[in-house]
Amino acid sequence: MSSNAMNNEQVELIGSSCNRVIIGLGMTGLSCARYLYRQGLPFKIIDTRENPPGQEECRQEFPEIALHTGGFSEAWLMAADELVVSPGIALAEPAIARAIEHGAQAIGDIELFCRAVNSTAPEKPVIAITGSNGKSTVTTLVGEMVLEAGLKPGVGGNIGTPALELLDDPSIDVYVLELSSFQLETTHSLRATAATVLNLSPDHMDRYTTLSDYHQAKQRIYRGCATAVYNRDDPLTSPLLPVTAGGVSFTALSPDLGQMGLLSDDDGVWLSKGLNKLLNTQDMKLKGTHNHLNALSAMALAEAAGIEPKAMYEAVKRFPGLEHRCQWVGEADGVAWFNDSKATNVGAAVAAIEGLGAGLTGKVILIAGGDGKGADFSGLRPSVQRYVSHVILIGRDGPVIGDALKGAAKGAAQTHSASDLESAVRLAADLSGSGDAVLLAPACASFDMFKSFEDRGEQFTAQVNELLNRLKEC
Ligand code: UMA
Ligand code: ADP
Repeated sequence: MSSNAMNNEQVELIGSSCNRVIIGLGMTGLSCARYLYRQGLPFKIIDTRENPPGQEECRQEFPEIALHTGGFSEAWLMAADELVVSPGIALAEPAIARAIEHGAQAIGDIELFCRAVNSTAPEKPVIAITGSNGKSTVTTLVGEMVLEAGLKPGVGGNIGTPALELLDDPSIDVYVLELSSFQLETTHSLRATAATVLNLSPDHMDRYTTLSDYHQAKQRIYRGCATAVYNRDDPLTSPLLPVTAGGVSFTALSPDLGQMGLLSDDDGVWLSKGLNKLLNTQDMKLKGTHNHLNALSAMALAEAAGIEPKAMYEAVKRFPGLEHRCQWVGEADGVAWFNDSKATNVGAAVAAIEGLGAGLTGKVILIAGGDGKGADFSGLRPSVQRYVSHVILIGRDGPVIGDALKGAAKGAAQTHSASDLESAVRLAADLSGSGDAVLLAPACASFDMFKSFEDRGEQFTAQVNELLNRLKEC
């Protein structure tokens, strides 16, 4: 029997006598170690890095726990019953794949979280959110809705706070989890009150052999959920697995009865349920059709968890959006500057170009490039062709994007390369004119040039502010 075919009863049986290895000592690994230690359950830790981030805390908090760094310990892995694998490590890693083949079950921190909630607090709703883009926006917005309803949200997962840390606070009423495909791969016991795959476009193609593998990982979020919230405009988000209670769809078009969608009239575009117009999008701070969809999905998720409508509307109206997501930085000489550093894949960059481009009298000057994660960038072509006058390429995979845009950009967008972000900002200032917008939407991860997408966005914002101040002084 393959280890992942084990059922919950078998998992319980091996509880305290289990030979368990945590793989990874980043945020996730450390949270798992703390959780298991508190439960009095045995474990060892492996991290392939020489000096993993959680090493110091590990030595201080559990000095007696065996830690192996700088590579895998084949002996520990082959003796393991259970591997608690961090999301940054692929199950296909040969040493891990061999251990799984040998009988170890691969789980992750979300699995430990689900087992704990299922057994100790099954009455607390768990709202689970995945998708290629919009996860953090929707997760935060649902958290705000819960708060507005006078309840305490526990917001965590891929968004930054490891899910297991949420268990430290017994006053949490509703768990709101952002889950990555990597986390879902190692989760078996999630039984969400409401779950969603917001959208699906290629990402992480350095970890998945095919889009279908990525799709299957995302689909795991629907296993055993009570309400599945899916995107009617994106068939890959429809649940393939049986759903206990039901499904709610959202769409950028008119909704079916009882479903969520957008209705237009003389007063503008409305977030709607069936024929009921719930909220005019002009009353929202979040802009762009993709954000209207985010709001619709958040409302469907919150409703499934019993949040009252008034609290949902208030939260949607107030929510300003998150930093580094199509964030307005400033304007000078009729040129607006936007930081969408979080556009780390093609789908997000396309949403930003289209969302911004459609409302401009001029064109978009796009700054893109970085660590491409093996993506096919040809998906950028139609929106670049339509809305972009110049593409300024930075980073390791800038040339790969340039190649993908060749031809499509003919007569429409010109491509340029810049040695760093600062030169790209200077060049964008030279190339832009009144009515244009300069948009940092890299379609790539940041790690080739920056510490993180936040670091990239902060550097961009600082450089743009400096430029705008200089222009004001002139
Ligand atoms: N690593 C090794 N050897 C190891 C373990 C990890 O080289 O033995 C490397 C990984 O390849 C990766 C890095 O260390 O490059 C971090 O991996 P990790 O699994 O230790 O990461 P954590 O610090 O635990 O952070 C993870 C999520 N990171 C990833 O999935 C890569 C965080 O999401 C998440 O916030 C955190 O758990 C808490 O749940 C970040 C992320 O980039 C934001 N997620 C990806 C995304 O959103 O695109 C999926
Ligand atoms: P995630 O957590 O999935 O990365 P974020 O909310 O952080 O999602 O947004 C990431 C990027 O995707 C940003 O560039 C944002 O502008 C864009 N984005 C947000 N929502 C959507 C959506 N529904 N469809 C496409 N792109 C989106």
